[in-house]
Amino acid sequence: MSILKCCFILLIISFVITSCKKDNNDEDQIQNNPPVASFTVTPTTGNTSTTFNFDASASHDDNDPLSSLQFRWDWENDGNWDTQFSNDPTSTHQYGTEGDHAIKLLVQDTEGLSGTDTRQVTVTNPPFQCGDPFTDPRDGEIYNTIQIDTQCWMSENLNTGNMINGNLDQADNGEIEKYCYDNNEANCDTYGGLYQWNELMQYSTNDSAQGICPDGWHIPSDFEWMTLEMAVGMPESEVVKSGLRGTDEGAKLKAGGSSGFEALLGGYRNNGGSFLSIGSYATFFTSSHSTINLSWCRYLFSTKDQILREKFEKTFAYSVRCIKD
Ligand SMILES: [Ca+2]
Ligand SMILES: [Ca+2]
Ligand SMILES: [Ca+2]
Repeated sequence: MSILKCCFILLIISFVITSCKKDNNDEDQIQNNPPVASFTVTPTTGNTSTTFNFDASASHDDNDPLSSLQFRWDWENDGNWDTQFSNDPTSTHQYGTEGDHAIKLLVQDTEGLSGTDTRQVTVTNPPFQCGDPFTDPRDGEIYNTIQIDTQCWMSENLNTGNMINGNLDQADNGEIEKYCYDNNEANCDTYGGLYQWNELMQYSTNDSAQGICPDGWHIPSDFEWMTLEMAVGMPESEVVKSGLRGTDEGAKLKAGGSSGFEALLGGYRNNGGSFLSIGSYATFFTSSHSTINLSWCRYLFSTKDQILREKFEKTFAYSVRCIKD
């Protein structure tokens, strides 16, 4: 073999090796990697009327620009995609139920490779609107509510705390105690609990104290009762009187009456520990005390359409209606 021929063969071999290497480099450059999915949520907490905004424009890919990537969303991360693929990296969603919801994003590049990202939002109940049922967060009891003119009232008597026997006094012991008429819990379910004044005020003497009402509610004052009575037609000159007042305002406040207040004739417990007058009287303490021993009250009657305003012994136990702050 001539030297020239030998050199030529070496040249061919070296050329082949070089071009092979070049082919390998080309393969490295066109190798595709999945996109990196990334998104933000604004806000991260809200309620069932909140529109949550999702922005996945921080997602990126090795070969494809953002505009070529496809996005889809699973709003509860339950494995079922809730949107079609879209070129738009942003989306919005509202949640119908409260709780923590995980969101999954899928980003796909032009060759079908994909990446995912997840985030979480917290959804709470919407703000309370008067007329909606109110759930007491302390025990899950649910109360109907009614807007009467300027005031928002519960339209059911409060039923909270632990039942104690009628022959015991309720005590300043850090727990809410209630009587149920005839010591029968079923009467509390229907008529609500009966409470002595100091207990229902939780040992405050302030007008409109929260007392045993849930947060955001309080024990109505004598004046707030007067406002209610005027809203259902009692003249201002009458509301300030004591004794039986007005004409048919009591009838409007009783169950089935036109106001929606739905007062039930739950009777009361006297200071001797006896239960009296269920089906005959509805009895309510106000948060306005008159003397160390007496507080202003309201009575409604099965046989009368008027409303009694009088001072009674704080050691009696009456029904409680909460009014919104
Ligand atoms: Ca890619
Ligand atoms: Ca889903
Ligand atoms: Ca107590």
